[in-house]
Amino acid sequence: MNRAVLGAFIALVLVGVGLFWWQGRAEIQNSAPPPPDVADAPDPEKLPSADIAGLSGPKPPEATELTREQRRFFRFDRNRDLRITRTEMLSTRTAAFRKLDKDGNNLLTFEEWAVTTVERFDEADENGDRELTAAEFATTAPKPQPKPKCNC
Ligand SMILES: [Ca+2]
Ligand SMILES: [Ca+2]
Ligand SMILES: [Ca+2]
Repeated sequence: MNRAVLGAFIALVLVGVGLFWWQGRAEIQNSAPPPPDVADAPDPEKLPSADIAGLSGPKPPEATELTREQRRFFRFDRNRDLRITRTEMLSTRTAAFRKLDKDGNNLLTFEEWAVTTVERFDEADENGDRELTAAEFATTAPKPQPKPKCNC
């Protein structure tokens, strides 16, 4: 008896699955586009052509050249909102400031500001007595620049 009930139940489930599959397939077929009319189809061997005499298409896009002042403006206008804020204006000075601020405390001491001269003094002071003799000072003289080659 149980086998008969189980068999009937399985048969009903299979019929339900079959109906579900058949209806889904029917819906796909109903919404499919109609087949193309064979008489209206273009000849696949013939290339498409049109009479374009007197017609002209749109011009291809061209970038306009920025003026020197526009380039200078956009160098400061970092966010491209066509306004230069105080922060944007000062942003070009930030890298130079960070380079001088050796200890990174956002304060520039005199020693940090004059770092080039301080380093030059320390290099020249060979005996480390915090004074430069004439011989030590002579080492700080700028090196002679090589003369440019003559293009004669
Ligand atoms: Ca801006
Ligand atoms: Ca500092
Ligand atoms: Ca010295």
